[in-house]
Amino acid sequence: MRNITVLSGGMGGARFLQGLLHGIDAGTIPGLAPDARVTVVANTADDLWVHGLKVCPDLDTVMYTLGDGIDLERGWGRRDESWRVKEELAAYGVEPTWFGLGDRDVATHLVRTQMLEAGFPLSQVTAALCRRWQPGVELLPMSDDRVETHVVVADEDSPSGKAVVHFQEYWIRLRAAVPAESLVFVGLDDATPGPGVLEAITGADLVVLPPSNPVVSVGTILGVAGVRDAIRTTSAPVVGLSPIVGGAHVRGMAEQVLGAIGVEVSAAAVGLHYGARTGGGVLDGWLVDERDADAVPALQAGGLAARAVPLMMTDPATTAAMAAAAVALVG
Ligand code: FO1
Repeated sequence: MRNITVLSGGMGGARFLQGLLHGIDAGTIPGLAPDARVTVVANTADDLWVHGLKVCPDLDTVMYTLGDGIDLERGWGRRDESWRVKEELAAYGVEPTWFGLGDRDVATHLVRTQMLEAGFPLSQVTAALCRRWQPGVELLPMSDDRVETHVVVADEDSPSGKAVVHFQEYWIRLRAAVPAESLVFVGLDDATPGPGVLEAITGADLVVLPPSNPVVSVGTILGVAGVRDAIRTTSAPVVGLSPIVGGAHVRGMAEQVLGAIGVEVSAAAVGLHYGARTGGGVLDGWLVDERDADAVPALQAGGLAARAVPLMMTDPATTAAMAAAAVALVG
């Protein structure tokens, strides 16, 4: 296999990609050519306009992680960061004060915003930013069109008893501490796939759904017109890795948003939610963690190849072993 396409969100997807590239480089993933090329179709529905700047968290997290600029402890934003601009904006009383706008990160948003305002599509902006970061993958926004995930939450202060907040406000200011009653994917129905996205899927030798959020990351990518069909028809095997381990998400807010779409927080439920391609779904195989080995029979009954392996991405070599298990499952 030479052309691998990964549908990625932010932190989980980026960490998986780090391991995948490590394994390709080290030759520890049987079945992948030593010169295998990885294309990332990244979620853009987390994107946010803030202080007049366009912020693309999932694109930037992949770009910074693979370009070695990421702050490993936070999992997002730049290493050796400072927060002077954020402090000064707060001193002016300018909202949102809750958003973590780093000084080094501001430069990325300034370049992106200037290029967007000059008429360049997000895909070309991303390619330009990647010329500096050299992530070692082709990084494609799922769409050049604006898509934003908004979250409906209970709000006793409002007449309707509800409020709608941008996903970033839900995640950062509200700390995902209140239930997500429902999700609104603004613009998703009108969004067209970004340049190269469908081809990256139909022309792949392997398609991977990494342990990203199945609702607000992979789910939104699958919601872009044509993507599901491309996955259903590609000759490449499609394999996913569960972001739910032992009935809980490893990081992030999958538990909260799975509730919003009525999917149980379990490795089996998420795998069956994606569904087997033989049954109109998007997967051929689904890896679960060893703690969820009891889920394997139900997944197989659902038409999926399934196996329980260690799924904690503790370091690139361990993650590479996960990628090798994924290839072996469907290769
Ligand atoms: N996550 C936080 O928990 N707090 C923040 O203040 C924050 C700021 C931020 C700025 C730029 C960026 O690219 C990511 C940022 N994130 C922050 C992470 C972001 O919310 C998540 O990466 C995804 O959107 C959810 O997976």
